[in-house]
Amino acid sequence: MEPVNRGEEVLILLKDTDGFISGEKIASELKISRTAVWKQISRLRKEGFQIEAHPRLGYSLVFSPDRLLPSEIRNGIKASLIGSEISYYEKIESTNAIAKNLAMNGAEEGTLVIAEEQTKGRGRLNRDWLSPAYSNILMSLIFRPNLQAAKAFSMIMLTSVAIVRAIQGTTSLVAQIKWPNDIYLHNKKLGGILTEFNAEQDRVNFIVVGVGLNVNFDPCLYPEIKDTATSLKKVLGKEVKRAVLLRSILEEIERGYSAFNKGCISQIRCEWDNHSLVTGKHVRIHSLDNVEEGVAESIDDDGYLILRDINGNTKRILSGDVSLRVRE
Ligand code: BTX
Repeated sequence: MEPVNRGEEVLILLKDTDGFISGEKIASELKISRTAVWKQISRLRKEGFQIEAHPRLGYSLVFSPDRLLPSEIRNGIKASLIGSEISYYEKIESTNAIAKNLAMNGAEEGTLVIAEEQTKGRGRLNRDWLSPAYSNILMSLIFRPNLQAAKAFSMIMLTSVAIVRAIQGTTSLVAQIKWPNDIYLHNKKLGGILTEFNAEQDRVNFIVVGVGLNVNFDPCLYPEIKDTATSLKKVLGKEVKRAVLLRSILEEIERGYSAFNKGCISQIRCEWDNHSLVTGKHVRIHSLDNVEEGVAESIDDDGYLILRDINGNTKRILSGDVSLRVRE
């Protein structure tokens, strides 16, 4: 399925017009035929946009549903690198899969892939990521940092902090971070980050950071997560404008990434610690062939968890394929 563009161009003209704009004017501005304009208007209507048509005056936009269209995302955004290119999809398998593909084919750093719905949304260890259409944020970003592969997981730290800051700035809610890759609110999972990277000779070629964030959906839609998941709407009791939150997330990621590239990681790490759900807690960490237990002390600059075992020895735990349980 290809990204929306013509329909969006028509939409931008409708949005920029007070009252009616004629089909002829749209056709001439976009250098397309009147029939093509009419097709795009029908398509937009099918997508939930209410467009009034008048035989002499033309078209007028009456209502826009909540969509994460590139024009909505770019509207007033204060980020220049992150989201500089946007690929928008109504429905795709997984934004991470698309982003990896784009990155393999040379896509620029900062490219954002966004979807209203995923048919094969993935978490870690190939688990499912569930989300109904048009409700949440499902996105992936491409980074090309000059970084050793072993430090690639620091991008999770940076992204988690950016998400928590954006949520607080947009809704005043204070979310928490559960190492290695989860965002929590009131002890329930609000979002997750899936990082995948490609490296050559130990240098990162690209990193794809995928984010699933529950904004307006009701977790009760899915029996398998209804007791463990939450959404901003569920906590606030009202809908959150996804485009506003997404813009803020992109801006916060850009701020963090710029600090990261200047080597100023300690401020980000400090914010991570302030929001950490696990710091100071007794935890058990399961990997494929091992279980580690101890007190989570902190995270280091590369995104490793520092764990102190019962003998007082500290260990760095890589955030790869592990799952962490807090022991009460
Ligand atoms: P994770 O492996 O930590 O979380 C997956 C687990 O979380 C599932 O097994 C399920 O129990 C639970 N879960 C599934 N959906 C939700 C949800 N909406 N809210 C709360 N809990 C849920 C976390 O993986 C990383 C997820 C990244 C998802 C993004 S979406 C955009 C991008 N594209 C893609 O395919 N994945 C990423």
